[in-house]
Order: sequence, then C-alpha cells, then structure tokens
Amino acid sequence: MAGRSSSRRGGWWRSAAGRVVAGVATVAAAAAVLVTAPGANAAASTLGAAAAQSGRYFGTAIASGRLGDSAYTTIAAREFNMVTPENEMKIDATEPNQNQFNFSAGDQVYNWAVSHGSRVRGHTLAWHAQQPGWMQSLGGTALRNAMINHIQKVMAHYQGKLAYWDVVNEAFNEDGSRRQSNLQSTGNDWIEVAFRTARAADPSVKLCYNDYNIDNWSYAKTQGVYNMVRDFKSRGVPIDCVGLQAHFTGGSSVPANFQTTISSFAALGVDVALTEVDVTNASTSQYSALTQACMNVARCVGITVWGVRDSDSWRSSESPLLFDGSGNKKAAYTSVLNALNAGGTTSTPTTTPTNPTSPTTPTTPTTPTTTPTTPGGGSCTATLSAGQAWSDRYNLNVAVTGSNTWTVTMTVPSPARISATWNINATWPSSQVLIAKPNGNGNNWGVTIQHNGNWNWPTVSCSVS
Ligand code: 9MR
Repeated sequence: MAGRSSSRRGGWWRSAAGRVVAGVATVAAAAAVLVTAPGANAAASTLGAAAAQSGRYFGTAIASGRLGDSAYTTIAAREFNMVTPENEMKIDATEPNQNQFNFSAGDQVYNWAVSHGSRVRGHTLAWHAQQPGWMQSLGGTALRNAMINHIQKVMAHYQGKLAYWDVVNEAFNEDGSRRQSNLQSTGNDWIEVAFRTARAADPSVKLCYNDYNIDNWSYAKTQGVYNMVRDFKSRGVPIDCVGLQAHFTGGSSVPANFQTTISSFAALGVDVALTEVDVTNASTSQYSALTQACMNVARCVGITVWGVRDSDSWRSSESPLLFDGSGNKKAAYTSVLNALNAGGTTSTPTTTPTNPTSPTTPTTPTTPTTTPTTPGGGSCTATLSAGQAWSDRYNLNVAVTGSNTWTVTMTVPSPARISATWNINATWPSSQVLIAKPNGNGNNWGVTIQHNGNWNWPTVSCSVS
C-alpha cells in the first residue's frame, strides 16, 4: 500500500542528488507523476485502494473477538489498509498486573492486520479510562513512573512495527482545560513526559495525540488541544500527529468548519488523521463531507472508521458505519468511495465535479534552492526536493545542512500560496513569504504549495542566527 510518508520521503521520483541542478530534473519527474494524479486514475473499487491513490490510508477498528467471523474478516481484509485494535492495546489489556504484560490479544490483531497487507495504529498508551485496577489506585510519583514504564515496555514490544501510536488519549475537558484524572494529578507535564518517553522508546513510529469533540474549530476544546500542540511544537516536545476521533454520533455532526480544523492542526507541522469515524445513521452527506475535508488537506493522512459493520459498532443502535449488519455496502460507503476517488480540491465541489486537469509540463521552474549566506560567520544551505504532487498542489521537502540554528526564508511566486508546513516554527511576513526556523525536530521539513496555476518552485535563502 502506498505509505504517505514513504512517497513523501521520496523514493522513486525524488532527486537522488538534491541541490540545484538536480532540482530541475526533479521538476521534470514531477510532471510525469502528475499524469497519475488521483483524478486521472481509473476509479478504485475499495476504500483502501481509493485512499492510496493520494497516499492516504483508509482504516477500521478491529476487535480480536470477531476475527473468527469470516464475513467480518472478508470485508475488513478487502476494504481497509490500516487497522486500529479497538481495545487490545489499551492499558488494561496490555498490563493487567503491574509490570506483567500481556500482548496476546494485541498481537492477534497486529498479526491479522499485517498478514492482510494492512498497517497498524497503536491505541492507546496513556489514558484516564480503561486503566487496570492497580493503576487506578496509584497516584503521584508511583503513577508517573508506572506510566513511563508502561509506555517503554509496550512500545518496546511493538518497536518498529506500527505506523502510529496514540500516545495520549482524551486528556481535555469540553471547556478546553485539562481533564482531571489521576494522570493529570501527577503534574501538568504528564503529557509531554509521555511523548518524550515514547520518542525514546521507538523513534520509528509517529506519535499522536487523540481526542473527541475537537472537530469544530471554534469549540473551546479544539482550541485547548490546538494550543497544546502548538506549544509542544514550539518547545520541541516530540509530537507527529493529531487524531480527530470524529465520532459524529450521540447528537454531534460534522461542523461546517471541519476542514479549517484539519488544516489548522496540519499547519502546526503535524499529520492529522480522522481516527474513529462514525456518523448517526451513516448520513451520506456527512460521510462525504468529512472525507472531502480530509482529502482537501495535504497533511490529512487517512481516515479510520470505528468498526466494520453496524453490528460491530460501539453505538450499533445508531447504525453509524459503512456496512450493514449483513455486510452489505451502504449508501454512505459509495459516497466515501467516490470522494476518495475524486481526489482533493481546494474549493467546495460543485454538483458536477470536473476532472482535475492534468497540468502539462510545469513552466520553467525557478532554480530551486540554496542561497548560503554567512552572517555571523556561519553558513547553511537549504535544498529543495519534490514531494508528493496532486492536481492542485504539491509538496516540497527541504533539507537544511551546515547549521542547526538556521533561518530559511521561502518566497513563493504569485499566485501560488503555501498552504501547510511541517517540522518548523513558521512565521509569515506576507502571504507569499515564509520564515522557517527549527522546531527541535531536526533539519528536514517541508511545505505544501497550492500552485494556483504557477508551478514554479519558490526561492529560498538560508542564514545562521
Ligand atoms: O469501541 C470501544 C469499546 O469497545 C470499549 O468498550 C470502550 C471502552 O472505553 O472504548 C471504545 O473505544 C473508544 C476509544 O478507545 C476511544 N475513543 C472513544 C471510543 C468509543 O467509546
């Protein structure tokens, strides 16, 4: 399956040599790729394949207890290419007695997933709920140490095997403040300690914060989580992704500003995923709207529905999933599949969507990259290379060498606009100019550029501060 990060890191169409000359060759290669941009493909016939056309995944929660049900596993194996264990990697499942670990159910789901070509999202390492009894009765330093030990041991077991880990789950109140819990009582820094512990335990996996009711951009809880992620990025606390659970059940529905929420988190330099989607009565319009919102944000990496059939759902009375109890595809399935096949757009689709035009060879690119300067005696170099491209936008990877205290100024040619960045602290002197500084996550970062018809690459200059 097409991993978003692997395509971004570049493999087959990224310049091997980088630097100025190679950059021109890279643009030519990008033109070839655009022929196969999502809208130009024949429609894919499963959710996973349709999502993979744009480098995304489409996942489901899997319950180990249902793996003996062949109707269930047939659908799951056919349609999905990401699996979240619904309960099997939670704290009560993996550490039922203190420092005695049990990975049997988690491994069962993991092994089923990978043997069917799926990747796995780990869920979840630190949470106020589903704590085993021994943990519920701990507090203070003993609990803090137990949390650290739990993260270390569970992540060691799955080291190098998972795509994402929900490191911390549901730590905020509806008003945007921190949820009171035994973990919160160990000190407000418990979340960042969890993330730092997680990074050290397995540097290969992307580390996520996951929560519900953070879909509406103007909601206090959304802002509370956003401010935490922004703070973490600014201080170098390792966080790679935010999961919007997107449970549009129990009276909530997809907000009109959902895409704004996704793009705002993405602009902080994290992946965004919809991690536990379900919708009351599987409204086709809401399912297509939430899918479209993800498709429209380059860094929305995938969608996971919280179960296979309605009968598998934690809220089965609301029939919120894409397959009915008999395993038939529902109308919502088709609306999601169509949205995945259509690819992303930057504007609201009309009733008669047009195929995105495959651009012809980009016009002469501005010579990309490298303007080393030497203020204060140091120098640095910023090298651009092509990332993934779509009909309306493309990613550029930036590698800075020569210094760890760099400032890169990137200027995009009008009417192109930078729509997302990752792994930097960004400031914006104007809509065309980005000033990038390190955010503590190294010297490789990137941008998504809405080209608006101008495929010329931005110019960059690098200085040492
Ligand atoms: O779907 C899960 C259900 O089987 C469990 O009983 C429940 C226990 O807390 O957790 C459900 O999954 C939750 C997920 O782990 C976190 N977000 C909310 C989900 C639905 O409650």
